[in-house]
Amino acid sequence: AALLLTALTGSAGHRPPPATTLGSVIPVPAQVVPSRAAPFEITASTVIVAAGAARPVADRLAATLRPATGFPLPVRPIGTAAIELRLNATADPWFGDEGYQLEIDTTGVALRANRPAGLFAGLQTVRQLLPPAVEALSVRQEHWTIPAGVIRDRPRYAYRGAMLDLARHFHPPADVKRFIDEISRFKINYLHLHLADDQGWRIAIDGWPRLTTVGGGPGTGVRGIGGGFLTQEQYRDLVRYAADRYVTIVPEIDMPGHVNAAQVAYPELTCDGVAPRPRIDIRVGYSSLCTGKEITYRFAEDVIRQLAALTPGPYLHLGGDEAMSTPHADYVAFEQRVLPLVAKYGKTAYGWHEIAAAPAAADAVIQYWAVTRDRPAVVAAAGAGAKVVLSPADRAYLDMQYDLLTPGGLHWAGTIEVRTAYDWDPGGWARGVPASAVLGVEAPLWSETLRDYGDVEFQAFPRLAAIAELGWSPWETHDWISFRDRLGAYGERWTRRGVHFYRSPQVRWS
Ligand code: TNX
Repeated sequence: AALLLTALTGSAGHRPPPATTLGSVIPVPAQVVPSRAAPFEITASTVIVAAGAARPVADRLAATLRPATGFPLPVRPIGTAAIELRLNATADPWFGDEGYQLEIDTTGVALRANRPAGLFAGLQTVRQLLPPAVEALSVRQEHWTIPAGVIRDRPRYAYRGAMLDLARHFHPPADVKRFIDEISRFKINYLHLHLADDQGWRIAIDGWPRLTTVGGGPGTGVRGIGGGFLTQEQYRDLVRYAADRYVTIVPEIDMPGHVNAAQVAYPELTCDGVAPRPRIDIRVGYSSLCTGKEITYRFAEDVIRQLAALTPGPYLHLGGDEAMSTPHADYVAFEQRVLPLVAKYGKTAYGWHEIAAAPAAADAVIQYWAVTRDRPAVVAAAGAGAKVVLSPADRAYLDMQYDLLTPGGLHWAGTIEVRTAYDWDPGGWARGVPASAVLGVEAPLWSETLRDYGDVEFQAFPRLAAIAELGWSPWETHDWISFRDRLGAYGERWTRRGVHFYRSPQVRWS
């Protein structure tokens, strides 16, 4: 009987890995039409052709493929090529700035887009159409085939984000860069950096040096783990690194709550002028800027002006969450003064959904983190013009535990297994907020429990892939079984890159 059972079910250890097909990609493309033609195979004589602004993306494609293939893969401006990247002469508006078309037949690959961002998105698709061994850092013997067919693809939402909290545990620039590498593979195009909170202040601000000398402390870390901060030059370098991967940095300084670290450094930012004690616990809601003092607004404006100057992206996030120690009228008055400062320095204000209480939020982006789907203030703000990014804590929070037994993470918003992270529609989530007001979706990773980069990876992957698909793929393609199977096949790619992902029991991993 045991033999028969093995014959029927196969044995998990010996099942051949699923073949890579045109349908293997995460996030699933908008349109996929496989053809019966034989696949295209990259060989030692394959040439890549790209000119002008397509060139940097072609160079990146070549650099991506060289280590595992061992092929030279020269990039040339003209000539007959097996792989051609081209920016459209006849712009098709359907593709927008980030869409692309990929035509693969036996003789070659043609990748077209209106803008370099679209070519970059197409590059990520090509990478996933190759065998998983393409992720190896040394030469592998493989048939480097790409299945034949046509993919036409573009994002559902303009904003597809991830957030990393550098305040509760600092994560050094090298780790942030690894994270950017990983998220850009899933066509995530915004990285929100939570740069200050009660336990730490992580970005140098000229004129306020004690913010980082005092506020660069251990966060919620014990025995010194978790300290550090970014110099402005390190921040600029991260912005550039991200931009090279078509990821835009969104900086956040949280106010008027979540400011204990700033007040430890500058006691004049409290109402009584007395420095509070440094905090390493994970409680929230106890600190507030003194909304009646002018120095509060000088401080806020200094921070906003400098961050705006350092940040080429359109958004500047001012937090605004959980200000339980700020009286409501003072909170609204504070937001009415500081939200417009962001526009004064050329950026769009962004804040957690509590800012919807202030009329000035009509010009802002509102990040919806509630676990309830009814927020009248958000509905009103959206009606007045605000855009909404969906990050419901019970679906999109990467710091929630997968289940109560997985190490790391919190569970105040519940536990979030992969299917829970995947099976919801950002379009209709916040009741009364019209689909047209939804700018996109973001998966925040708070770092109270994250001691090192391995912990970051474990919380983020695979759930970030689910959120990326919600942000990119059309709702009509939404299908848990399909996603689950594509994710299972993707596991080998993470394994080869050494990514410490959570092997969810909901998924059959390759
Ligand atoms: C709530 S949700 C917070 C953060 C915590 C997080 C932990 C929100 C905007 N604020 O201060 O880090 O919960 O899950």
